[in-house]
Amino acid sequence: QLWLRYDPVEEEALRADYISQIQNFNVPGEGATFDLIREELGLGLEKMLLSEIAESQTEEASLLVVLSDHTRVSRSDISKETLSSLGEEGYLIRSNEQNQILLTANTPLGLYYGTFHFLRRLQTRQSINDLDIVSVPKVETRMLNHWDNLDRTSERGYAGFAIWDWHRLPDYLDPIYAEYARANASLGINATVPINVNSNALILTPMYLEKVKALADVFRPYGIKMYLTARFSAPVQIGGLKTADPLDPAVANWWKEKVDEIYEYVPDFGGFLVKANSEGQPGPHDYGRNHADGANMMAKALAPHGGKVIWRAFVYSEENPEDRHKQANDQFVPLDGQFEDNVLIQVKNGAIDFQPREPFHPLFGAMNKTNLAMEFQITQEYLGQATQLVFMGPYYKECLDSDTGIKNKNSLVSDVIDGSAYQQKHTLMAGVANIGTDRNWTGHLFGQSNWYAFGRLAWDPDISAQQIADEWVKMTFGADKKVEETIKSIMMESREAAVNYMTPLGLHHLMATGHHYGPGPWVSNLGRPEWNPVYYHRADKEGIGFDRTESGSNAIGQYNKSVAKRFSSLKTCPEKYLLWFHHVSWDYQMQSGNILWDELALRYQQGVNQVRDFKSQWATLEGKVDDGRFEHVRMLLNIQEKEAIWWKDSSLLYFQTFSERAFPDGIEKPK
Ligand code: GCW
Repeated sequence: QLWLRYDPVEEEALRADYISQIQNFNVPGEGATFDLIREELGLGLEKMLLSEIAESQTEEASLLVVLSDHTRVSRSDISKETLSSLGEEGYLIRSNEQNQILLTANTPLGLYYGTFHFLRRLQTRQSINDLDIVSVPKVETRMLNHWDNLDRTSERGYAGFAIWDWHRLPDYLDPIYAEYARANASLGINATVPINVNSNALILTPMYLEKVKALADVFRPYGIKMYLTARFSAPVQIGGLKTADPLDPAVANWWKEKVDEIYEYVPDFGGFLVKANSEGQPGPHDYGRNHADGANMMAKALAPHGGKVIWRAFVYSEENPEDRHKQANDQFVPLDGQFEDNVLIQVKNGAIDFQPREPFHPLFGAMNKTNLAMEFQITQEYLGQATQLVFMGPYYKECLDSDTGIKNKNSLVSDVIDGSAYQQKHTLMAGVANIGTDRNWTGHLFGQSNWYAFGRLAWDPDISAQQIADEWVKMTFGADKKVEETIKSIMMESREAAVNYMTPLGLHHLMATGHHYGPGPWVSNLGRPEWNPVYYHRADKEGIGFDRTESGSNAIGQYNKSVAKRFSSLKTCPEKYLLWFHHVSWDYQMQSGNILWDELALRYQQGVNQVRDFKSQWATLEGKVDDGRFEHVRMLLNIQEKEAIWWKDSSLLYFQTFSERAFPDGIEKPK
């Protein structure tokens, strides 16, 4: 049920107040999305208010949900400008003089989104008096990326298998597809890519396109657009061509025909997501061409249909092993201004790879003539996967709220993403999904909060992590104050705890090889330098950390001046990024007064202590949270504690072989 449980409003006075204001509802309108609206309102209101709220046929109903061309709206004092500012997906909810709640939008989808907003107010037990709400998404495409393979395994999924049952599609439509679409729509997510970026060209063949069409048909009423990953070498693999060179006219023509064919199956197809020349995937470099050559060739095939190319900036290869951090900027900045209008460059939040903590990616703020998009990871590849409780709200916000240092009053990463920093033609936020066949969708119950947080931030990157936690907890666990406060306090601290016990003070990529679960900072024997954790921490007798200043790789030079200046100096570099940017001596004096070695050790210990604290906080909820969920989280927190200790002990014992210093007071002796 996710966050759509619609638990009854227990406080009687409040429930009575809601009922007195919503005696009935009227949703005039025909079509699949209107049916969904009526269904959702009927279900949500009845469950929360414990009484059936009648559907009325009159426009006098106490809750009226109508398109903006309805006479009730045109006769109201809502201005034309306000209505047009709602665009295709925004909505307005207002209490009018007749004591009626009016929900309006320019499209059925806008009404559907508004319906979820209205229900959320009840779910979070807020007042519905004097409503005056206008909400318009700040980001155009709000998308999930599933790294799911056609055989239902998932590249980085930890919640069972992929929900897409390709074998039984197109004829068998598992109800989970509609449930998935509804949950996404409740957050405003409007696009999905059901297959892995490490793509299989088969998805573009007729056999699979029929299945894709079946899914797209299920998603359509929920406002979810279908995109596919496109393997760059597909013209060779499934097209019988000798080359996939983007400048070869036969190749361009193959893509054009393929795109035309896809639109026959899915007339509102969104476009392609492409991983090229990264981690062994094929791409334009294989033919001596650049990313713009590759992306534009596909973009031209899609443009006549209104489709887009989402080209990923997560590129790294053996071409430049000096500092993987620099590769994306080196390859993309020179191409700024060369991409077609319907190309978006999808950039991970940081320059390495979804680490527990990364400074924002230097591409944000370095390309102002290109549509730049955000890629966050919802699945916790490097954050304890589906075993550990880590609420990602503060993580996403840390990146979105970072100042890129461009000379502009809208200079935050979120301003780049929502298009207010530069006049981007298209905007996009993507999240790598954590969804699978597990009964609770996400493996760890709290993984649901990360799906939720992503969706809410894609709609509005300016909402606070605190607000998101607040909403999610109320919607998921009910409105008991003690339960709410306890869970929120665990959530809000959880990411910091994980950073402490895994990679404090700017350390990164120290996870065990391949699966990325648990510690492996000592690994040094892998084929390519940048696959080895030792490449990232660079510990030696003198100190630890990656020198990315001018005396080192100078990756810092890729940031705008003011940012580069702040990161460069040991005095001004935030300590949370210290070892990301600097190689620092073991007895360097930290702000706390501790030397670096002691501080590092204490952070690891603090991470363990925080998890213990989560455990004892959770224990106080026994009997207040249903047994199933209580036990699930209790057992997982036990594992998390064990693993926090595992991280601390093994990392400290390993780093001690370099520091050759004793542990400070307060460190539990590693076993
Ligand atoms: O995070 C790394 C993962 C790969 C992934 C790659 C990418 C899809 O370890 O599994 O491949 O990033 O983002 O392309």
